[in-house]
Amino acid sequence: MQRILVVDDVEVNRELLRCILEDEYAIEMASNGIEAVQKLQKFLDETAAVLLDLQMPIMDGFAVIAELKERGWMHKFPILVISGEYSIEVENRCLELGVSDFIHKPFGNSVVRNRIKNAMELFFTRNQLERKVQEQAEALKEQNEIIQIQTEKLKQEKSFNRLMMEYHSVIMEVETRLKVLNGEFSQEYNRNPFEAIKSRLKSPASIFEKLERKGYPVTLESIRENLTDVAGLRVICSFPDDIYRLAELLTKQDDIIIVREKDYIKNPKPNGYRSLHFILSVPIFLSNEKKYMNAEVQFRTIAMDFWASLEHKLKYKKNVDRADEIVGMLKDCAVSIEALDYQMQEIRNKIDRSRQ
Ligand code: 0O2
Repeated sequence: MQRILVVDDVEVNRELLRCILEDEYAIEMASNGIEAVQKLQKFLDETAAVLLDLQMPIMDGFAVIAELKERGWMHKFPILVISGEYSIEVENRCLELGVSDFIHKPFGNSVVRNRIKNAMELFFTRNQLERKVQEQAEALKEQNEIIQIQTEKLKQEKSFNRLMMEYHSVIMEVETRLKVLNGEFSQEYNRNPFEAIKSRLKSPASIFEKLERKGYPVTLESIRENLTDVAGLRVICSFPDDIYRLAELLTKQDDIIIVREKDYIKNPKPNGYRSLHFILSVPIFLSNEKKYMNAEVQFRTIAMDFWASLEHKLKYKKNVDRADEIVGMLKDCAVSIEALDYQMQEIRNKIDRSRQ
């Protein structure tokens, strides 16, 4: 049986509450604040709720709450104030101090029982949730600390810096090849197949977070073997057909190997994401060796990039209201953007034909 402490200086009130509650709970009684604190000390872990009168001689209800706060007991059980006539100010003051609810006199049996039951359920559910959140936050913190330590360790290794230098080199290599193609295009056809190239070397923290998340060992060999996106390039084109032309020109170069291709333009993701992805193995030329390195190359139009960048930002926003509606709106935008891409391409074709 759960234990409830009734604190009231009027015996009749205490007895009345006992009669209402004793079927369901073990009842402890105290006639003033000092007695209440003593009883709580004795039954601290067994007490499931405290019913507390405010106006009492010796030590009143507010002083009891202050004492419980001082002792760090407020998170142990809910406190319900049993009151005669109290003003809104008094109720507010109690709520601010952490009181769970009020039961006004005269007491009605079912009101008292339900109020106590609800306050206890709410209190313990909230406590449980808080504990879970705290546990998860601690686990995350621990995990982050481990990743940080591993990151620092590996960062200090000369061979890690060497590996990063090699990934940086493959970014430069692919960038150069794309720029050469762009230059040739602008000479031959008076236009550029891409507008911009964005490149990034994955940060050490993201590398180790991804290895951990996917359950791979945190070693240099593992980075090489398991991660294909340490070197990343995003090629932003004006029109969809430029994407395919440029991708073909790059990937058919005789020393480039296509490791993986994903065409999210022909087969968009369910959320509306569109882009053409390649994992390429590309040679870099070092002082005494030729080495193949992986690079992730994403081709998109300006419009696809606009959509993906915004969607990516929104994805990381927590606690978004009406998330389903937002997902639907983003999908609608992706459809409009696709239509726009092909309309713009059609306009360009018309202009090109009228020039001939
Ligand atoms: P970030 O933060 O951009 O680096 P992988 O886990 O990479 O080995 P995956 O996820 O199957 O394999 O590869 P995929 O589908 O080719 O996606 C690789 C990258 O494409 C992602 O990298 C994103 O950059 C981008 N991408 C894929 N799907 C979406 C999407 O729905 N929306 C947006 N905005 N971008 C997408 P990361 O590592 O997931 O993220």
